[in-house]
Amino acid sequence: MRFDILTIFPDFFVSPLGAGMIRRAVQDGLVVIQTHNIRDYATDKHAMTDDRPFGGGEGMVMKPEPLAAAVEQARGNGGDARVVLLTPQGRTLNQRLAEELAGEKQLILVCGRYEGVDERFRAAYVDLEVSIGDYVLTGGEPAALVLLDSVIRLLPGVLGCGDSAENDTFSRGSRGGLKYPQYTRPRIFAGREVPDVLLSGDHAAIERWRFLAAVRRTISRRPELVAAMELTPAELKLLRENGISLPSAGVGGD
Ligand code: 6GU
Repeated sequence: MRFDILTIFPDFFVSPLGAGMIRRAVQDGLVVIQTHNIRDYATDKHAMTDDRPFGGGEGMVMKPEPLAAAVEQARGNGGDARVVLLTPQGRTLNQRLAEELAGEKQLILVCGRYEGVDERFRAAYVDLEVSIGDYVLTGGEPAALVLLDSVIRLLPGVLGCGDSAENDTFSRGSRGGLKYPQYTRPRIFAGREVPDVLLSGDHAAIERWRFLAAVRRTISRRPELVAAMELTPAELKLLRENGISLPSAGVGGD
């Protein structure tokens, strides 16, 4: 998969892309990531990428021409790219959207600044607008990194088969709910023991315990996710047998 990142701060990406999973995915040839400095596509002699808003008001607006030229350049590198603008006004990123984007051949990620990009660039070039949550960042760069990370880890071959994405919180193995709690050595830490069942070697019992713990945790922390959990009749029976009743959305608490 190919990512082109359009930004006025290409340096922002150097260290995060050079570490951990993303670095390995690039080294293994599973992803190609190229940053483009929007300033390089500016046409005027001062290499301006933003300007004052028509109609007055605070802040600066990103000019459309450099953004458009950068998108055209990035497109030339691949096939049919999807152009994604990172903006707090976009569709909120979640696991489902990350999975959808992981199916694309090329994403062009446009990092807008908070004050905004010219509306005509958005209308003419942007296929999808994405936000990473209901809070304000100074620019789309941290959001682009979050999107990049969430998508790249889903690509075949990126995660070792030992830690597949299948059982992640929010993913299919977790029925769209939260993941069960995890333990490692030592068996006693801060006076707290690892649950006996996890040491029992009884894989069916461990799986049951993990399922119940995951559902309890989802009910307590994210009750709004419970309604969407797809549970089999056998799983619903297991919940009933363990005195767990599914709340309707909006009910929660420990
Ligand atoms: Cl994508 N951009 C900015 N500037 N702020 C945000 C955001 C994006 N997502 C959440 N807050």
